[in-house]
Formats: sequence, C-alpha cells, structure tokens
Amino acid sequence: VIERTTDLREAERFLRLYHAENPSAGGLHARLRDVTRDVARSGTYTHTFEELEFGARVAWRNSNRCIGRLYWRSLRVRDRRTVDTAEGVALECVAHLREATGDGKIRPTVTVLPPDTPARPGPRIVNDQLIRYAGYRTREGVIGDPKNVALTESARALGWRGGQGRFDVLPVIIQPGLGDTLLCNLPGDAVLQVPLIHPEYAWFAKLRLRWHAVPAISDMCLEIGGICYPCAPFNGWYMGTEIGARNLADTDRYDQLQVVAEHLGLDTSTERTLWRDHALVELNVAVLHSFERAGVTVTDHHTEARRFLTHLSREEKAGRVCPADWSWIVPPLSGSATPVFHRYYDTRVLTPAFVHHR
Ligand code: HEM
Ligand code: NRG
Repeated sequence: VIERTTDLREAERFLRLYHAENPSAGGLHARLRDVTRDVARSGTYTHTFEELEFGARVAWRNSNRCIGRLYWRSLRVRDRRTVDTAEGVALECVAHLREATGDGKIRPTVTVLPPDTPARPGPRIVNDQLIRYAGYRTREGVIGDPKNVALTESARALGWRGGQGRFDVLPVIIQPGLGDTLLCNLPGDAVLQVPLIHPEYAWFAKLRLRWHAVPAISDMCLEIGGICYPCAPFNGWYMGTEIGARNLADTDRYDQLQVVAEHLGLDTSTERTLWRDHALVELNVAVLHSFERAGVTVTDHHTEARRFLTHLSREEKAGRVCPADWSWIVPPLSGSATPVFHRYYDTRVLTPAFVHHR
C-alpha cells in the first residue's frame, strides 16, 4: 500500500504544462495557489476534469513503448473517480469494455478510478489486462495461455471454477482501497472475440485459434502531476503482430509455429528452410484477415510504423521531443522492412505517464 502526500513540485510542473498547452484554460496562478493550499491542508489535491483528460492523453503521448501514438488527442477519458466500492469498479470495467469495443469499431478509452490519497489507497486490478485467457497446468503441459498460469491459480484460490479450455476468459480480480477482494466474471457480450481463419487455407479454421478484440491494460498506474491513479485501465486496438508474432507464436505462449508449418507442408527438419518465418507470415496474414472480416479494428505493422513516423514529425513541429524505446517500437516481424527500424530515438522518460508499479 502506497500512502504518501503529493509532491507539490510535480503538481506545479504538470499545471504549468497544462496551461502552456491550453492557453484558453486561463488562471494558472490562481490554480497554483489553490493547489498549494489544498496540498498543505490535506496532503493532496483534485484534478479538474479538463486536467485529468489532458493528463491522460499526454500519458499516452509519453508512452515510449507505444507505436500507436498518432491519435493521442482522441483518447476518450471516462472520469469515474467517485466510484468507491469493488462492485463499482467491476461495473466500470464491464462498461469500459462495452463502450470501447463498439461492435468492433474500437475506441481508444481510459477509465480513471480513484487515486491513492494520504487518507486511503485507490483500488487496484490484479489482472494485467481486463481480458485474459486462463492457463491450466497439467501433466501434459499447460492448456491455454502459459502467461496466465499464476493469475488463473489466484482466481481459483478465490473461488473461480473455470473450465479446461484453451481460451477461457478469466474473471477480473479487484482489490478495493479498503475491504475484500472481488471476482468479476465478464459477461460474454462485453468480450468480443475473433475466431481465426485464413484467406487461402480452409484447414486454418480447424486449428480453432482465436483472440479477443480489445487489448485493455489494467495493471499500470496513471501518474499525473504527483497524483497516482493505480486503477486506470486503458485500451486502443491491436497491431496484428502482437497476436500473430507473439501471443500465438512465442514458445512460452501458444507456441503454434510448428503446427502451422506442418499444415503448410513445410520441411521442419532443418532451420534452413525458414519454416518458422514462413509459418509466422501465414499466422499474421490470418490474424489481419480474420479481424478485418469480423469488422474489428486492427492495424498492420507497416501502416502503423509509417503512422508513427508521421507522429514523430508532428511532435517535432509542435516543438516537443517524442521519446521512444526502439526495442519495443520495432515490430517483432519484418522489423527492417518497416521505417521505424532504421533510426534511433530520444530515450528520455516524461510525465504524465503510465507506469508499472508492480
Ligand atoms: C505498448 C500499439 C493505443 C499505451 C504498445 C505496443 C503496441 C502498441 C504494438 C507494444 C506492445 C507489446 O509489444 O507488447 C498501440 C495501438 C494502439 C495503441 C495500435 C491503437 C490505438 C494505446 C493507448 C494507450 C497506449 C490508447 C494509453 C492510453 C501504451 C503503453 C504501452 C503500449 C503504456 C507499453 C505497455 C507495457 O509497458 O507493457 N502499444 N497502442 N497505447 N501502449 Fe499502445
Ligand atoms: N501486447 C499485448 C498488448 C500490449 C498493448 N498493446 C496495445 N495497446 N495495442 C497483447 O495483448 O498482445 N493498446 O492500448 O491498444
């Protein structure tokens, strides 16, 4: 539990940034005076909605690992700072998914729940994403997503029954600021999923692979002006490689390259045939094709890499540095065939930001 008073210098830095980028907001000095008084009295202060919205958008803009930052201004901010029970957090997670999924036309969204304050910690979500597939350890190995074995065991310890499927959606585990942990089973209609098919290979559907439409990270703190919002789940849409080149392909995840290569009739007896590379491409073709056919927003790494460079030049024109982490920005497939590979980036760390405290 983190309980501390707000760093007034951080608050001031943020308020100066907010007023510099929003000249029409007016009254920086009056605001600084009020915030200084509030921090002296209570150890903290409260963001206006406009400050919160700006802070969350800039936290996205400052996400060094994110290639999808071109649209940072369009982030929808759901202000839910008055929700004060675990049940309330659960309802907001479900409402967030429904609104953000929008029948497949995904809307980048963040839901902001109460911050940590000196009086009381904010709520927390244990799951690293709102939607996660269970991983069951068996004698024959893991069924489902090996990444989520520990999370699955936590859910079970809290009374979740689960099944034995490869794609069982886990409940969301919510720790309120005060009180008992709550399990929230996500209703089926809040979790849009895409069964994978391939544009040329009918056998692909028989692999019975699928993925969820919305990546919604739920274990990062949103830090704005010295205030920490530990529960601020956010989502955009997927870049196909996240699913096709990592989640379904990594040997410590769904590990599907061998199976795909065999169906393709490739010679897997030697690395020299590049069967892994060939299988990776077909798996990624299937992901993009299936999402598109299902009417679910998705992007490919070539398009997204170009957009990211557009973003960099726009930021430069606005007189800002746009820091980035090369090792996360370069896609895990065909890196050197995308323009983001062929340069270096500023690596400074700016706030507001989404940070891993756990
Ligand atoms: C990371 C794409 C929206 C914040 C990433 C990664 C990709 C990506 C490919 C790397 C993930 C990995 O390698 O595991 C996109 C796309 C979006 C989008 C295509 C579409 C709109 C957003 C939004 C936010 C955000 C809306 C926050 C408001 C982040 C953060 C990370 C990240 C904080 C790093 C996560 C970590 O450290 O684990 N994004 N993103 N992104 N993105 Fe985005
Ligand atoms: N690679 C992870 C998701 C990380 C964030 N990616 C996004 N974020 N696209 C996975 O589930 O595969 N986003 O907010 O859109």
